[in-house]
Formats: sequence, structure tokens, C-alpha cells
Amino acid sequence: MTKNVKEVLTDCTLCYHSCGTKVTVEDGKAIKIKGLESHPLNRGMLCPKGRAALDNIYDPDRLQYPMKKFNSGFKRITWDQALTEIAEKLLTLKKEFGPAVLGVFSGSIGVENLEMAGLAHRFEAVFGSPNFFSVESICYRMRIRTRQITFGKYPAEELDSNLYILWGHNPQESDFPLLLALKKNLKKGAKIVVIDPKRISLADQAEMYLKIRPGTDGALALAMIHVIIQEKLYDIDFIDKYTTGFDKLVSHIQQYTPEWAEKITWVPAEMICKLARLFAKTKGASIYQGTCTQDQTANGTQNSRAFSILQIITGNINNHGGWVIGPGLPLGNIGMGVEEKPLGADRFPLFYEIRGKKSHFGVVTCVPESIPEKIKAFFVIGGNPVVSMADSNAFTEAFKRLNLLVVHDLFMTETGELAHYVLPACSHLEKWGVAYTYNVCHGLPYLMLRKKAIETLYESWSEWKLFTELAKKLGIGDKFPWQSEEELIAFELEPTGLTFDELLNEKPEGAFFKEKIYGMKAEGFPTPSRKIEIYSETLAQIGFDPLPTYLEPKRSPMSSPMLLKKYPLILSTGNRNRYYTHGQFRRVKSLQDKSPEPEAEIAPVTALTYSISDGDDVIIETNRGVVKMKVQVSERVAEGVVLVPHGWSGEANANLLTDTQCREPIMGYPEVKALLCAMRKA
Ligand SMILES: Nc1nc2c(c(=O)[nH]1)N[C@H]1C(S)=C(S)[C@@H](COP(=O)(O)OP(=O)(O)OC[C@H]3O[C@@H](n4cnc5c(=O)[nH]c(N)nc54)[C@H](O)[C@@H]3O)O[C@H]1N2
Ligand SMILES: Nc1nc2c(c(=O)[nH]1)N[C@H]1C(S)=C(S)[C@@H](COP(=O)(O)OP(=O)(O)OC[C@H]3O[C@@H](n4cnc5c(=O)[nH]c(N)nc54)[C@H](O)[C@@H]3O)O[C@H]1N2
Ligand code: SF4
Ligand SMILES: [Mo]
Repeated sequence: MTKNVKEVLTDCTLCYHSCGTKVTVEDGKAIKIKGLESHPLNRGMLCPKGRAALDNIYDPDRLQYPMKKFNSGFKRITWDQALTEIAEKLLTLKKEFGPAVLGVFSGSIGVENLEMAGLAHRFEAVFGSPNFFSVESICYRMRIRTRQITFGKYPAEELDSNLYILWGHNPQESDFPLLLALKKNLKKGAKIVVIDPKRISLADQAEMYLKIRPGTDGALALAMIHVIIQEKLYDIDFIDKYTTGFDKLVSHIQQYTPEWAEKITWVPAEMICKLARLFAKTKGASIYQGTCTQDQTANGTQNSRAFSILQIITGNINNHGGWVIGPGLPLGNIGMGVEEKPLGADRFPLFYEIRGKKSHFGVVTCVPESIPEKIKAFFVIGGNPVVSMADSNAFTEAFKRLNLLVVHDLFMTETGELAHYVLPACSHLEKWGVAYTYNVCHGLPYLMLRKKAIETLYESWSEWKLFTELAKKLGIGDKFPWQSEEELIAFELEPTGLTFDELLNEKPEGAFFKEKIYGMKAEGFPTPSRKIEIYSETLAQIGFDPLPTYLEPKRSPMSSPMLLKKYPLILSTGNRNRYYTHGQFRRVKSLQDKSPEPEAEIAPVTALTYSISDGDDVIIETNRGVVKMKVQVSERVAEGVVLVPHGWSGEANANLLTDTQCREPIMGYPEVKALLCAMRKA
């Protein structure tokens, strides 16, 4: 019999980059996956995770049916029983305590899984709760908020640049599209600078490598601004025409000399001067701040402000290779917010609201302390907060106090183990979606239809089906008006001018949804002054420094000398691993072979001091807990620094070491890049 074979062009979805793929489906089974040549991000290439996507989808450990926890463990139940019981419980809790008693968390949110996050958000809002949480309150949104404060809009660093400042960002592990672009542009004469406590392999091709103490990037940035101003290397035309507050910056920055920064950052003053000059003299230069690295430090928001000011005073805004304000993504909004403020909004007001513009996310570091007084029911839709959020101990203890915990995932996770109900989710090849590459993909305004290439496996449901059916049980079915996934996607696409049918039949490979426009607009910037705000009234009004400043990590050799006696090493957690996305894909054999176990990285001198050898099992300890893993001793790592990867479960879970109470003061992000720890041989 002839086989029924089709080729489906869709996106990868295994991380937010959303590369294009070509999937061969034979008699209903996906049998081959390749990179899509015409896709502007990955041009036919796939990273190791992308190449192993089908092994993940057809993993025999996939959750197959809904399960309920009994005293004897999890048992299979029907979807109908699960949703009926969950709805009953939710309604009882709502009646007694009000709707805000429900918290909803969605993991790696956004580009890669718009419907997952959007529908979870909608569900929480139509139930009446403001408490939606996501990785956005630990990752990336801080920089969006900060750039919105400064520019009114969000300028993104481009894929093609003349000078790539990799500032706590390692594309080799975490940013495959940028790695491809970087390699191409290196051949054309582009330069790289690496600022990192680890001499990452790209540093070998770099113009400069700056070995920095974790958590001190703000001091380096301030000193660079100092040099650029002192040596008059700034772009005065740009500053005069488009900015306000430069005069105030000039006097403010006098205190931040390279010598001052050298003591804090470990970077020699002359290197700071050299980098400042290189940056200021290159047009089309761009700072690629770590996607979350800079956010997860005490000085996070002010780091982002300082990076913005470096781009501004050198005129590297809206030019090729600098930071460019894109055309905006005109999608139909399936999520929604409620009037009431979410948890954390009072304490971290700029994360929630900027000049009347609300961002309907709660601050996730506030979750453990709010259970059970404020939150009694919690949904986790595609995330593993017990492993991925800072302070696993606090999350685990808090989740045990919940009246209801529901997890929707493809696999059993450590969060799932604590749940009352675990519900099986579809993979991206089993449902329809919108795939777009945008902010995190360097402002590339490209869109494609994520196609349902295969039928749903087992009894797994998409988020559309889960929330539509659960809403019916709750008596709010009308709030999920879309009769099918296709209808939902058509709604999202409407404002783009591209239709579902067009993207399915005429442009299966995707399309640019708008053109990127360089240069300045006559009407200026959407800030109160219509200019780029070097001096920020918005920050001043809430009582924060209106010009960038530097704050030491809460736990550091300088700020906590007492703690240093017990915890003498500097800990940075969460360096990416090209074979995994956070806690995912650990079951995939081909990836396991490449990266079989977690490894903490330290310098040879550190190893010698603590009598540790390469390959030893070590115990790493902080005030919050201990982890055990292997150690890799490497010349590439700065002395006195311990780099611990995240996403590993059990005794190697890095977030056993981190602390929800150690937070950046403006947006409430956890400080996980600069803590203190001790290390010993296991
Ligand atoms: N393969 C893979 N790719 C991913 C992910 C994944 O899990 N796996 N996760 C995705 C997500 S959600 C995100 S947010 C991004 C994260 O992306 P990034 O935040 O850019 O993380 P990395 O690329 O690992 O780069 C972090 C680098 O910063 C260095 N570093 C550590 N502490 C400091 C510090 O205090 N200052 C400076 N200057 N450097 C420091 C580390 O040594 C490391 O080389 O990656 C995304 N891409
Ligand atoms: N110490 C430390 N911790 C960190 C970081 C760090 O640098 N250091 N980085 C943080 C960052 S930046 C981030 S973004 C977070 C990520 O945090 P999470 O998003 O919580 O981490 P993941 O392990 O990727 O969990 C995603 C889950 O979604 C499931 N899933 C995948 N696709 C679908 C789907 O279509 N539907 C449903 N329902 N489920 C799906 C996967 O099986 C997986 O279990 O981790 C953070 N944790
Ligand atoms: S970088 Fe890798 S995992 Fe991420 S979308 Fe591209 S191919 Fe998939
Ligand atoms: Mo992230």
C-alpha cells in the first residue's frame, strides 16, 4: 500500500526563538524534522534540541490521561471527572474567599507558546482573579519595562551588528539565531566583546574579553558612560535632537570613575576605558545583555537603564546594528486583565504599571509567602515552578499548603508530583498556534502559522480545549467563545492583515508582518517629553533613582562580610545548556548522551583552595539549602566564582540554593546571579 506522506512547514517551539522547521508526516506520524531553509532566523539549521524534537514528542513517558492524587498515589480518571471536581472546588473556594484566591502560572511564556500563556491569562481573569504569574516576573520583562520608561517603546538589539557586546549572554548555548548571525557577520568584519565571569568560547574570537565579578555589571556600565562623557565621545547631535536630561547625567556620572569601577567589578580601569572608546567609536554597535542575566541581580533595572543610556549617548538607536524600535506586533489579544492589582503590584509598582500602562502580571517571588492566606488554588500551565523559580524550598512548602493544585503538562514534573490533579497536554505539533519571532529574536517581525501536523496523542488536550471545557463547568463558557482552535487562531491573526487560510495555503513558510523602519519619526518618542528620557521622571516619582546608579548584590563579599565567613564563594546560577531548555528534554537519549549530568564550574585556583579535583562530586551550600553535583574545573572560570546550571531536578536543583527574599528592589526579580555559597567535596 502506498504511504500517505506530507510535509508540514511549522515552527520548532522548543524554545522562544521559534525557528522554522519542515516536518515529514507519514501515515499520521511525524518521522523527520529539518530546518526550514527559507526561515529568516535559522535558514535551514536547527540546534541540537530542535533536531531531537520528535524524540520528545513521542517519548513513552508522555502523560497519557488525567490523573488524580489519592493517598496511595496518582490514579487515572476521566477528563469529565477531573474538570467537574476541579470546577466544584474552585467555586467553593471562590464563594468563601473571593476570586483572587486563584493563582495561575504559565512557564516559558510568549513567543513560543502564545496560546498557552494567553488562554491561561484569560482564564484567570474571567474567573475574576488578578493573580497571573509567569516567567515574565523573573525574566526579560524587566528590560522591556525599563526601555519603555526610557524610550516610551521597546527597542531591540538587531541580529546583524558591527559590534556585539555579549554582556552576560552566551549565544552558543542560549541564542542559536544570534549565533548564526554572529558567525556570518564576523566574516564581514564585525567585532565581539565578551563581558562574563566565564571566558566563553566565543571570547576566543573576541576583540576584548572582560572578566567581571558577577552582579557588578552596573558599575562597569556607569564607568563606561563616565569615560564617554569625560572624553567627549558622545554623539552630541543625537543627544540634542532626541533626548532630555543629558546635562543632569553629566554631573551625576562624575563619581563613577573607571578606578571606582575596577575595585567593584575586577575589570582593570584601562580595559574599561578601552571598551568605552571602542563602543563609542563604532556606529551600529549593540549591547546584547543576557536575556535574564542582568535582570536577576540586585541592580537589574538600573543595569538596563545604564545599557540604554550607553546606546543613546552614542547614537546607536534606530540605526542598523544598534537598538531598533520595531513596528509592534498587531495580534488579537486573547489574554485579558482585571481591574484589581495582582500580588506584588503595590510593592513593585513599576513592574505593574508605567504611566498608566498596565502589565497584568503578578510578581512570582511573592507567591510562596502568599499561600495560603491569599492564594489557595493554583494552576500551572506549562511550567515547573518548583524547579524553575527561585527558592524551591519555599515553593515546595507553599504548594503543600494549597487546597487545590492543578498541573497541565506533557510530562510528570516535580511540580506535578505535588498536584492534586495532573492533566496531559498536547505538544506543539498536535495543535494550532501563531508562531512569531519578535522581541527576544532581535526584533525580527516574522510570523507563521503553527500547524497541527499530527493528531493529538493519547488523551492529551490543548490549552484551548482545557480552558473552554473547564469554563463551561464553571458557568462561564461564554467567555471562551471560539468554537475551534482554528477560530481562535483566526481571531489572533485578524489585526495582522494575514489570514489563517493565507498562512496555511499561500505562505506556509511564514511572512514578515510589517516592515522595520530605521531612523527617527517626526513625532518623537511616546514619552511625556516626546524625547528619550535619560533622566527619568517616571522613576523619580516612585522614589527610585532617575539616573542610573549601582547597588551591590545583597549577598556579596562587599555587602555581607559576615556571611562571607561561612559562604566564601560567589555563586551565579542558570548558565544555559544548548541541549536542554530549562528542565525539559532530560529524557531524550541523544541529548542525554551529550550532556549526561549537571556540572558546577570553578577555576583551578578555587579547586585547589578547597581540595577539589575535576570530576569530583561536590556539595554546594547557601543559607537556603544544598545541592550535590559534579564539578568541572576550568581555566575559563573566574577565581572565587561558582557557576551552577539550573533545570536539573532532585538534589542537583540549583534553586535549592536561591532565595525569594533576595530581590531586586524595583521590579522584585530574584537575585540568582550573584549570591554567596560554600563548596566542599561530597
Ligand atoms: N539551550 C537553551 N537555550 C535557552 C534556554 C535554555 O534553557 N536552554 N533558556 C532561554 C531563556 S528562557 C532565557 S531567559 C535565555 C537566557 O539567556 P542568557 O541570560 O543570555 O544566559 P546565557 O546565554 O546562558 O548567558 C549567561 C552568561 O552570563 C554569564 N554570567 C553569569 N553571571 C553573570 C553576571 O553577573 N554578569 C555577567 N556579565 N555575566 C554573568 C555566564 O557565565 C554565562 O556565560 O536563554 C534562552 N535560551
Ligand atoms: N536558578 C535559576 N533558575 C532559573 C533561571 C536561572 O537563570 N537561574 N532561569 C529562569 C528563566 S529565565 C526561566 S524563563 C524559567 C523557565 O521556567 P519554566 O518555564 O517553569 O521551565 P521549564 O522547565 O521549561 O518548564 C516548562 C514546562 O512546560 C511543559 N510544556 C512544554 N510545552 C507545553 C505545552 O505546549 N503545553 C503545556 N501545558 N505544557 C508544556 C514542559 O514539559 C515543561 O515541564 O526558569 C528560570 N529558572
Ligand atoms: S533555537 Fe533550537 S530549540 Fe530553539 S526554536 Fe530554534 S531549533 Fe528550536
Ligand atoms: Mo527566561
